[in-house]
Parts: sequence; C-alpha cells; structure tokens
Amino acid sequence: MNSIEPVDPQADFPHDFVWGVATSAFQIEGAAAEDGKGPSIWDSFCRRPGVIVDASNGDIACDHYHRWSADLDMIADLGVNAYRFSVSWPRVRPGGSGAWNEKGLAFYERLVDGLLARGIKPFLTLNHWDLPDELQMAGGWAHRDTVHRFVEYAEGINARLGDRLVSIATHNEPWVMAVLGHESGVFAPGVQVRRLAVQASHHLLLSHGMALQALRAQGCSAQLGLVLNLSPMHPATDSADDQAKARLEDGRLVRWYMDPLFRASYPQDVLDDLGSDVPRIKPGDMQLIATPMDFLGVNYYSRSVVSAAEPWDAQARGHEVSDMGWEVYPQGLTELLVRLHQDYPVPVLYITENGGAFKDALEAGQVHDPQRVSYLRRHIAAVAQAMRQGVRMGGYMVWSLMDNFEWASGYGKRFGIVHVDYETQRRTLKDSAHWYRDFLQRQKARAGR
Ligand code: IFM
Repeated sequence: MNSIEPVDPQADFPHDFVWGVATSAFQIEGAAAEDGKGPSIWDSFCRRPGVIVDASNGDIACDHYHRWSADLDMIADLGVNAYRFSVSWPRVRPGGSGAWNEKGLAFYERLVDGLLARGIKPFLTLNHWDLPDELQMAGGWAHRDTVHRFVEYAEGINARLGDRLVSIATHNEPWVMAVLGHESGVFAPGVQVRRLAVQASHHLLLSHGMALQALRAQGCSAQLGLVLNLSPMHPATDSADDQAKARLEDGRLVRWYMDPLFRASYPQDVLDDLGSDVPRIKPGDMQLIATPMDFLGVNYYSRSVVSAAEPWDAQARGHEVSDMGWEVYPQGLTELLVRLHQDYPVPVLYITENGGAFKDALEAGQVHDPQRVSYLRRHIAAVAQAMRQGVRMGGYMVWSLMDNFEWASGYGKRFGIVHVDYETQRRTLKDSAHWYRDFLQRQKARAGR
C-alpha cells in the first residue's frame, strides 16, 4: 500500500481531540541577546564557520519575541485548539543556574495568558535543544550536574506557569540532542564522541524522570510527558545483514528510549554493541527514568530504510520525498503507532510534530503548496487508521506553524503552513493553512451536531 487517502478521515476523531500547530523557541523567537537572555549552545554553534548551510543564525529568526501577539491572533485564526511551543532556558535563566531573568519569564507568561485568552491550550516543552551555553562549558548533557540544573529549571517554570498549562513535555527528541549533537556533531554542541553521546542520552532520560517527580511533588496539574522522534526501521532487503542492521538501528532510535521509559532497562543488543561506550548508570537511575508519564509525544516525518551495504536513497528509487530528501511514507505512521501500542504500556499518544519541508513560493499574495496539503491529509488519515486499530491518541500537531530556522539547514527549508518573508517578517497563510483551517472547521461542525 503506497498511500492512504480515505475520503473522510474526520469521521474517526473524537470531539475532544487536540488539534494544534507547533514551533520551538530558538527557531522562531529571535531577540537572541535581548532583555537579559543568555547565549544558548545554538547561538554559539551557529557562529562556527561551515556548520549552518546558509551561514545563518537565530538572532532574528521570525522575530516572534516581538510579534508574539499578532502571531497568537494568526494561530487563533487557524482554528486550532492547541499551540505547542518551547521555552528558551537561557532566556529565563541565562546561565542555566543562578539568577532568573524576570523579563524572560514575563514573556512566556504573556504568551501563555495570550493563548488562554484566545481559547488555545498551551502545550509547553521545556527543552527544545537550546541549552544555556554556560552549562555546556561545564560539560553539558554529558555531565551529570546538568540533570540537577534541568530539574531546577523545570520547577521554576512550573512555579511560574504550571497552573495555566495543559501539558509540559520535558525534552524534545533526546535522540537528536544525543546523537546529532554529540556523536555526528552536525548539531549543537558539535561534539563527536560516541561515549559522550550515550552518556548525554542517559542524562536526558534521567532528567526527564527526575523532573516529572519534582513537578508532581510541586502539585503540578499539567499533563507531563516527553517527546520522541521515532520511525519504523525497515531493512532494504531480506538479507540477514540488512535485517540485523535494521534491528540494531531500531534499538538505537526506538528501543533505546522506549525500553528505559516503559521497562526500566536499556536494550541488551544495543548495550552489547556499545562495548566500552555504555553509559554510567547509578543505582536507582532506571527506576527514575521509568516514572509513569501522562502522555508520550511522537514526532513523525518518515520511515528509515536500512541497508548494510550503502545508504538507501529514496529519491533515487523513485519514491516521493520532501525537500529534506525524506521519503513521504504516511503508512509508516500507522505502523509506528500500532507497534508502540502493542509493545509498550504507553499512555495516551500525541503526534507532537508532523509535516514537511517543500519548495514553495509567494506569488501574488498566495502560496500554493499541494504537496504539503497532500502530506498532511495522508498523515492525519494514518493517525485515524491507527486509532481504528486501537491506539489511544490525544491529538495531532502540525510542524510547523510557520517557516523558521531549520537548524543546520538554515532558512532554506520551509516547513511552515504559514510563509514567512524574512526581509519584511510578513506572514502569509499557505494553501495548507487554509486546508487545515477548513478541515478543523468541518471537525467542529461534526462535534456540534
Ligand atoms: O525543525 C525540527 C524540529 O525542531 C524538531 N523536529 C524535526 C523538525 C524538522 O526537522
């Protein structure tokens, strides 16, 4: 089956399903050194020659720090009932420890209150990659002290905003921070030491579990969870080599996170493969990591195809791909969700990110992006299909609300359903935004019947 095109995916969604759009602080806020914000590892990383394709940075981005109110109006206009955003840790606690920055906290307070005033549920992520630089200088996520700094940060945000939040996710995509940040080094902090990547992943998971316990001890009423980037891992052929490699890659991407969170242990095959790079784990760590969550967020973009011989190129094989070169494979989302549901005692699942970068252009005030419309429609249908197979889903969020800083790819890759002209900061709803709004309107009409 190559595509999922049900006539009416809406029929499957309950009236209280959460529909949202998502962003992250570093990718949209700008105001990199304003109102007391400290530098993050991404501010520093962007200054290294050659690491960002277009040599850009997050200094201005979408200027959301100044345009937040109009942006919230735009979000409300889409008809979504939720907005997923992240807090910039160095904006609220510039050095990662020590003094808090009142102006930074006040910004997020305005944002949360602004969402509530517009009837939109705030879904907050604490860590979407922009660690305070000062903590990196002390060892960053590879250093156990950062776990304790993160717990303090989580407590501070909860004390200030927790009573008004619907959901708090501790981390966004720990695999990315660990592997791309510390093993391949293509993302901040740009380290290339596998042992440190593995240790960083353990500390991210540990800090997640400890933060959950700390927030619950504070009486936090928001739903608490974590967001993982997950994909089905398919062997390129039936050969034993391809199958073995796919199994190991599944271990590194999926089971390395799901097993500790839901079984309090790391997968043995991955530990065996790591040899002397296994993480240092203290007694009690695994139980802390497995602290029960209220929800699990899943970010899905594509499947992975694994070949022992050479990298598998979807485009060269004639498959539909996005501008990132990622295969468009909606049925992989159903497969992934059903597998999580069958293999683990998962709580309610949210699609916290799903979307595509496609080349699009602003012409005569319009942006026609049929590929993105098709991508979203087919992936929403894939979620509906997983629900029909018994998976408990709480919501779906489009990545992303608007074009933004796509990390090492700079500003060239556009994921938004809203186009951003970076010269003027003018926002224009793409066809996909109109499509999503119409879809949500029909959804509301159904619920009202
Ligand atoms: O832009 C990113 C986001 O920050 C995290 N998940 C994947 C997106 C697309 O690459």
